[in-house]
Amino acid sequence: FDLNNPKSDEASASADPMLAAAEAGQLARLICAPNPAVGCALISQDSRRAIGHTQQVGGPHAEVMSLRAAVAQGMDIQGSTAYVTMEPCSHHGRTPPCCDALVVAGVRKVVVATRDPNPLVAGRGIEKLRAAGIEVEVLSADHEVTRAVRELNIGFFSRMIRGTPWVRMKMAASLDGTTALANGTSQWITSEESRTDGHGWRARACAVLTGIGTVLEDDPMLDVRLVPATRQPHLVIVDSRLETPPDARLFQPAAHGLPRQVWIYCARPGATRQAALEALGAQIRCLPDANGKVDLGAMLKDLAQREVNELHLEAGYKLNGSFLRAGLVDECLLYLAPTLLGQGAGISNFGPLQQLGEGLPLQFQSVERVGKDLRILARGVDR
Ligand code: AOF
Ligand code: ZN
Repeated sequence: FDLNNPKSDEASASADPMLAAAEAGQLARLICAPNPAVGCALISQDSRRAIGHTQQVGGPHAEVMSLRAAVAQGMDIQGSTAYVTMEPCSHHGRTPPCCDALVVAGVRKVVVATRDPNPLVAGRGIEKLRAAGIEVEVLSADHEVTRAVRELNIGFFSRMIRGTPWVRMKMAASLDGTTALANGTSQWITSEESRTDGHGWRARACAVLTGIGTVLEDDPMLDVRLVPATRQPHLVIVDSRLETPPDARLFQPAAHGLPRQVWIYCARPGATRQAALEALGAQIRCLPDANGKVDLGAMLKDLAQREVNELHLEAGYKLNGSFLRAGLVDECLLYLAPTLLGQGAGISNFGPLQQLGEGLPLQFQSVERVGKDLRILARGVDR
């Protein structure tokens, strides 16, 4: 049971209704940002079942989708039980409260896997249901589905609880950790399969972030191209001196004909260049630190304000090093090619350190083979 690797586009037929809800929820993960990916399975008294998951932002939530599915198939909802992977919302956001919809529909019992960390909800959904006479059961924090739902929505939990996005740093390196040769050559160390896999991770992020160095050297698009997509992550550029060229490829339309925004963070506004970039649709914010660089911590808070849950960091070794030294990386997504490149630049640019204790302690979340490469997901032990 692996929520991050959906098996099909159809809600699968797990007999356990909470597992069925969780499987439906995972199907939402590429479409629903910045909302959490939630699934709901409604079981009627005569054991019929209607399943739904969160739609695109502004669209219906999981509960409403399963209520609609129940109506469409002529199911008797009175006295039914709803299995929901997250506490039903109690507030009027872009859509009306799911609690109200469940109450009006005559649901008798609601089983919830996780509480909603959104401060606008945070237990009020459960209270509201109970106040309406509905029995509510909350699964324990170490339940398999509860853990999987938190993992699936790791960015949403991060933004709601910490006020910053979940920062995932993607790197492609040789087995000895080199990402660029001493002469600067850096592209295509890993295989086609790894690049495609990397696009899958881009696709689930709310925003992709890179630095001006990568923009000037590689002129990248940083969009989701190699896998299907229904939305593009926004593009964030850390560009202290506002040097992004107005003719950079990243301003061209993203793949799949999907819109995205370009957000540039600088440390000193340069009037002329700023107007040219804004004319291309870029949104520019100036957040300097004491050294005249972009204040990365302040930028992360600002990105959370912009509803970024998962931030996919795909930058060069310099910006990666700055993020790592500032303690702002939550996990590393590392593709390692079976080749040795020797000394150059790369993962080691985090240092130099004086003592082992200064290192960043990680734990392996997963280790997989992707094509001829290795994919390692390593998470900060305190995350
Ligand atoms: C649910 N079921 O499937 C999801 C929920 O602006 P809105 O109306 O779309 O509300 C967004 C908030 O609703 C989001 O921040 C989170 O607290 C909750 N998400 N709630 O009942 C769902 N996705
Ligand atoms: Zn809702």
